[in-house]
Amino acid sequence: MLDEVTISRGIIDSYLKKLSDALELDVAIVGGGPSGLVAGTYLAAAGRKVALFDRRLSIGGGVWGGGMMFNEVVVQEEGKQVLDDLGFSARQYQPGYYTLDSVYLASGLVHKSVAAGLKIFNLVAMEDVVIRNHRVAGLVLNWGAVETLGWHVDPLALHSSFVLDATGHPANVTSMLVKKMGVTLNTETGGMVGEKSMEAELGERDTVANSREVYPGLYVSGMAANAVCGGYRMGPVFGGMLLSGKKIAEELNARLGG
Ligand code: 48F
Repeated sequence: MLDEVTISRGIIDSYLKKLSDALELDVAIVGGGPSGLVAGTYLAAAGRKVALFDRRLSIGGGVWGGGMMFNEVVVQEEGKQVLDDLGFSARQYQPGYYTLDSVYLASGLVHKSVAAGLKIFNLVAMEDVVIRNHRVAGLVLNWGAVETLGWHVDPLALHSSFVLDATGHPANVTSMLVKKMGVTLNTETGGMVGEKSMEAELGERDTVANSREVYPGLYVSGMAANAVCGGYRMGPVFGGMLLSGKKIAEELNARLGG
């Protein structure tokens, strides 16, 4: 006969083990959109200790909604390599343009990342970063619901060799760091340069070029990279997001060494 207490203990014990194991990481990713998920997939596949935190219930960020809630996304030729590499099928719409069902892409990115070994914590928000020796050295976390409700509940913290800000347009990790620490970033102005209006071709190129370390220990990817470093908005074309995540994973893997 099924025992309710055993069911509850199963959830509590396995969650606490997962959380406790994530308190010391190679890479802590904030944001479960396409760039964060792809970075996490490649890092986990390379055997790195990596976890991803997203304040929302569902992981996938802006993928689910396609373009203006038309649940299809477009990926251009360059990004198609990442789709192939991760085992996604896509239809050619016109030469150089591929389309995918956004629900298939979002759920597939989540599934493949967890299968690769990425630990995902949904409903958990980044509230702040940990600073050690003038570098970003971890995250300060709280329940997403606590953040939304504005309740006064103290957070918990973890250590990580690197933090990835994959929080999309608001670049929440980097803006928190700038606001609280007044640091100079590795950007053209030394501050948050801000996202420009839409130019899909340049926006896609900027996303990849801007995906890099902007402060010791802190990397940016996806739309956060363009918001921090100053890049064009690209709209609902997703190749740059996939390539950004892959680039970050390759750079961090090299930094973490063998
Ligand atoms: O915005 P998002 O999907 O990130 P991305 O990887 O992808 C952008 C595209 O979806 C799209 C686009 C395509 O061309 O431009 O917009 O840059 O996902 C960001 C995730 O970060 C989470 C948020 O809930 C979302 O799922 N997030 C934001 N702030 C926090 C956070 C926070 N403080 N703590 C935890 N998660």
